[in-house]
Amino acid sequence: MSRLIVVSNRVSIPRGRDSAQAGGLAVALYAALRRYDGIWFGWSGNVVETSGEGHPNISKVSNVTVVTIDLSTDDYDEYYNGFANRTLWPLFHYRTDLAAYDRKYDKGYFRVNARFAHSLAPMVEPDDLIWVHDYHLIGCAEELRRMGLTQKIGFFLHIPFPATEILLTLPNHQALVRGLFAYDLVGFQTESDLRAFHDYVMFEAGGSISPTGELTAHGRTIRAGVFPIGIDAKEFVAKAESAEAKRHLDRMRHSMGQRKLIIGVDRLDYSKGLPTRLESFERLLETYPENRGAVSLLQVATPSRVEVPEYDDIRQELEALSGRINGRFADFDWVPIRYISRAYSQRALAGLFRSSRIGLVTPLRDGMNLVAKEFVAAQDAANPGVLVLSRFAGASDQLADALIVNPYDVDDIVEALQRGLNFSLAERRKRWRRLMEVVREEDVTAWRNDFVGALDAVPRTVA
Ligand code: GDG
Repeated sequence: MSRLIVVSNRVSIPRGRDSAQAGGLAVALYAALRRYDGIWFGWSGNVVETSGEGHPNISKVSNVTVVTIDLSTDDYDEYYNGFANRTLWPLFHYRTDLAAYDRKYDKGYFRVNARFAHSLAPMVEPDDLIWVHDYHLIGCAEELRRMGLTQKIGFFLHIPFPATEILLTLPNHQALVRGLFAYDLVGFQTESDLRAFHDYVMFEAGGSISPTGELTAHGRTIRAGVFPIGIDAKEFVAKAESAEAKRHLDRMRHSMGQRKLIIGVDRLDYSKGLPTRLESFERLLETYPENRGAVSLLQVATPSRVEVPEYDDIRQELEALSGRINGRFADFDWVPIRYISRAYSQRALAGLFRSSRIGLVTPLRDGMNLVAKEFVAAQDAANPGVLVLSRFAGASDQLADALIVNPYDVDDIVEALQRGLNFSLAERRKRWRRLMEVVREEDVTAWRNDFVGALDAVPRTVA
């Protein structure tokens, strides 16, 4: 059997108590690596004054080899905070207004991608499968090919692939797409991402698509497919039934009394649609005054990418907005919005999800959105909550029994909230059963097996 090598920006091996904190993705990749005697390669998280070529740190966790490299201050600024998080992230989430174009970032990105490739190459054996993750490392395979590697290399994009007109605003869009053509298999979250990629290949790259779906451009033929990522549903159900979850659920219920809770949990990111979400809750209180004193919104917004200035702007905006709305509507015994800017354990989050009548997930763009699936998995079958979900989250393709909303349309969100708050128990149970079936069936193990299976099945590149 081939070995599997996973390459991602960060390596997160779930260990001991930490596994309570680790998400399903880390757990699933680690499980795959254990099965294949694999290697997990990535950045250590350390930033050092200057980083030399090579010198990776190598350790073993059970039968998995963990290999990490450090980044220099310049790498960190140009590759990670720069091109990855100030150029590609906003652009791929349709925020051309926030995308920073800087030749320094560009160079730093391809330099670090090449360093990843050079540090990894000596460890690769002839039959290995290499699986590269996400927008940080698009250029990795091209460098591996330059070094003569012919192994099967797959790439999975966790975030959306933008429409051609958006991608064209990136000065070096050709280099990026040429980088994708160095893979053998490129995986996307949704059909619409795949369509956008096809569109670019056909109309910008002068490529072609065969009747069986192979894409040819930049002198190579590759496969591209849709692999919607899931969660470890069984594990998340267990988390929601844990003692820690129950403690959080009890504390929440005690503090809410007879009131209903709407919950949002997100990394504090401008792609998550948080200002519109808070405004929608404000409009719900305006339009349907019976909810005043009867419903609260708990928004957990975990700080993220704090060194990128746009993240500080959104943090300030949300603090001001929640303060204003609370100032307008709060009473001495009721606060409309509980805005929390800290991280909780996954078990605690599962308990909070379970205590909520509505899970409100309204990103403006999102590759998939795992929170939507976690909310569903955490519910009590006897008394489940309702999911209100943005049509622009990849998850909406699978979770059709949620109340699907346009996250730009405050009134649409308000109507969905009002409907969801007033659903009968029978309606809630009917919708939840169907949602849970999808979350359980299309879980993270299915995703991983589908991708690795498809990569294994592609014909080997000829040198
Ligand atoms: C990217 C794509 C795609 C959140 N707060 C806490 C916490 N979380 C966990 C959630 C969930 C994860 O973080 C967030 O995942 P999402 O999928 O919602 O969003 P991104 O971070 O933007 O992820 C996304 C994903 O990659 C996978 O492909 O779905 O579209 O943008 O698991 O529970 N976890 C803990 N404490 C918190 O306070 N422990």
